[in-house]
Amino acid sequence: MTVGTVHVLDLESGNLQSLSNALTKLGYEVKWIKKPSDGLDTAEILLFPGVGNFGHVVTELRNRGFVEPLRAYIASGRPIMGICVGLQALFSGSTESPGVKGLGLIPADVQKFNNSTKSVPHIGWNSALVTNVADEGLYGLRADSKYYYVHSYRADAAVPLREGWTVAIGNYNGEEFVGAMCKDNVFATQFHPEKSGVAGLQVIRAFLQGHRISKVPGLQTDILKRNMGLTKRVIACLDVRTNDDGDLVVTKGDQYDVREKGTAKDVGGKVRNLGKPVEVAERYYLQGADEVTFLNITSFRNCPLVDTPMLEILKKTSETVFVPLTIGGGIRDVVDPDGTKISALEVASLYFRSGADKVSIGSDAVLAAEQFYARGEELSGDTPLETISRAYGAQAVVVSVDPKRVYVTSKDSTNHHVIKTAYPGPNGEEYVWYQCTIKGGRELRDLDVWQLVTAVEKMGAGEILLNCIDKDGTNSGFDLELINDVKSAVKIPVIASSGAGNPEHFLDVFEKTNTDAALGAGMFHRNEYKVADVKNYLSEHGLLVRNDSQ
Ligand code: 1PR
Repeated sequence: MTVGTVHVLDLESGNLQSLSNALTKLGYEVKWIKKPSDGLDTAEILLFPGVGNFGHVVTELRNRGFVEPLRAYIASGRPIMGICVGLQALFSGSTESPGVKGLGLIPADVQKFNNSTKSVPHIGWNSALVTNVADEGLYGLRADSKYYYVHSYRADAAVPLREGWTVAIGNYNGEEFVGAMCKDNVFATQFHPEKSGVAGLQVIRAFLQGHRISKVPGLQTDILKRNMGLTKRVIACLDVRTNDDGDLVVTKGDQYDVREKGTAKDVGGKVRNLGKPVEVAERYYLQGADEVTFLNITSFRNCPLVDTPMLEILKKTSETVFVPLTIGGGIRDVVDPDGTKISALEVASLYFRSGADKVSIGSDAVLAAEQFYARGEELSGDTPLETISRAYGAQAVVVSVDPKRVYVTSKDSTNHHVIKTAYPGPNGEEYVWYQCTIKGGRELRDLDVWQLVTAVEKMGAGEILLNCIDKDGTNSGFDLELINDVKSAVKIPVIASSGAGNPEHFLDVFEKTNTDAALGAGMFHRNEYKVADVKNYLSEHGLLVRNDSQ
């Protein structure tokens, strides 16, 4: 039984599946509007989601003849809610797409975040605090809740405030931005409520039920101030593959070897089985994971793309897990067994349509970076990374890096980017460089991690998932030297991965590096710690984390 119908603008930008899942979860039936004649004139309540590039979304709006009908819809007083670029489109324009006109409800341009002191895109959980209306909430927004943002461009609060909007602001390392805003029948959020856990679903529900003003508990100003800002993200990662019985399982390697050690007849040499992917993902969501990443660690080379089991896993997971989902493994141009060629962009699109918010590219990014250097550091424009980033936005493309340590005796003994290590090699070598690998560490390449990450940042990657094969599964803590080195190489966010064995390791990586997020796998799969244990520990030590009960 549905509680009502919601019309949603479908400009085919980004992940509409997540929004549809959130609305279904709340009991609503979704009707898609691809063109004005799909029912815009009779719609009673409208959502306008937009992801990716401002120019792309607004041009699509214009090309499909939506501009005047949308203005008429707004003028009629019927409720509309913009999401992400759906908020930005209400402004006159954006420095992201000079010359492309927005709807112009607010006479100002959206501007890029300053990346000289922080990572851009701004990815993660941040506040949306109503500042200009005392003691009033706005469509279920809570001052002590966190919401999921992913954007490089921000709207400044000054002009909307002057124009009479109620504005909820966020703060990213001192730079304020509009997190949500409302005037009359128009409400918009820069964050993704459909990806903001319980707190986000509450906002969508309040909007759909028309509960604009809600009294919020009187929170002390010092608590609110402490709560402002981007949280440290804790990500759970699920390596997925088919086991020897043909079932798709969550597995976990030691330095990428996922087969059980020993000779015991029942398990020796078999793929380690740590549970069913959808169930494990749900468990981590309920434990408070800020994101869930699935890595398909064996490619689907012999499987027609549409039958790829990972698609089903994503579809099922995104029905109940309302935080961002990343999918990696096999994002490249593929050839189906019947000879049909499928571009990486089509592969990624299929994943986005199945509920993924980001795709993660491993091997193909290394090969693309090698070609980038072979061309004298020139972009080709047609690599999978570039085409996906152009179509879906940089924030939707993660590059997963699988490096191995190579020890050397001196700085000059290799052409690669070398760092002095506090953990000398087996023969006392004091220097190390990080060698890129492909195919899950099986093949070494003549490329170092510094070269890879700087190249993929230029190609349009939005985030780096930084593994380290030497550390993977060792429970000995993250490779802080590698993480610091990569953080100094790029402006895009970095997710530290490999080696987490306990909550202290997470505190360590957040205190001793500037990493934007940290990922754990084995320690969660083996039930040694829950995601909540890590977040509580970080919170007890004064770090800002998201608490999904709020
Ligand atoms: O090359 O684009 O097809 O992508 C393949 C993807 O699969 C890459 O992201 C690659 O990292 C991953 N992968 C391939 N083989 C393995 C393997 O383990 N045999 N897993 C593998 C990588 C590494 C981590 C792991 C952390 C944390 N998994 O993500 O989750 O190291 O583990 P820990 O906390 O237990 O130490 P393509």
